[in-house]
Amino acid sequence: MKFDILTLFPEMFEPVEQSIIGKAKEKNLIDINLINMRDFSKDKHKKVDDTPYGGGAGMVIRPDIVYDAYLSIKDRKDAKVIYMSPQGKKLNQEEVKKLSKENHLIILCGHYEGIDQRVIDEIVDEEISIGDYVLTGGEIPAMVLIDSVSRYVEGVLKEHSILEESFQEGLLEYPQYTRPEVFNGKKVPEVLLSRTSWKYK
Ligand code: 21W
Repeated sequence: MKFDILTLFPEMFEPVEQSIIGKAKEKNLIDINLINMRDFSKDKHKKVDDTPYGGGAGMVIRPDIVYDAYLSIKDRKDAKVIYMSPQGKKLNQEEVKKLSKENHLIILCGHYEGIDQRVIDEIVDEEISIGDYVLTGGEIPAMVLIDSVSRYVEGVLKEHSILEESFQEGLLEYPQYTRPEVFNGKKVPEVLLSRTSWKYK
């Protein structure tokens, strides 16, 4: 799975180097390419935004900057373009599964007050929100999307983790315990002590 991320804050994606997703990158199971839209400013001050037509607070990212950054992505014609937006369709596990069947996702992250609507209309296939609360930008939502989608990429998880999840459907989750047998006076439930793993026996 290839992810191209259009962002003004590529440094925010450093946490993605960690843990399971970091391993998946090392194993080339997923490929994450960060595109700093600021590199596409023609301005000597590297300006990418401007005041909104019609007035209002804040700044809007220029459509030409976003479009030039998008045009720099190779094989973009076969990719699905997702705009992380608070107005988007709320992400759920079904949508995550669907997206994991794509080979190439281009993820556009907004900041400030947003991105000029004309380039959204021009390049975006789907708008996705991660929930009904206000963040400062689309970068954390993009990482949520990458993390959730990557779990379904062949080889990223140990096979039994995915099998167990589909078996449980997220509904039959149960409390889990490991050593020590007694912690702060609390003992592990007796039924779990007789075998190392009860689930598969
Ligand atoms: C927050 C962008 C508020 C825009 C018209 C006039 C991406 C996000 C984001 C942000 C506004 C997601 C406006 C859940 C989120 C994101 C930054 C409002 C201002 N419109 N999922 N002024 N929550 N957030 N627009 O915040 O980019 S996915």
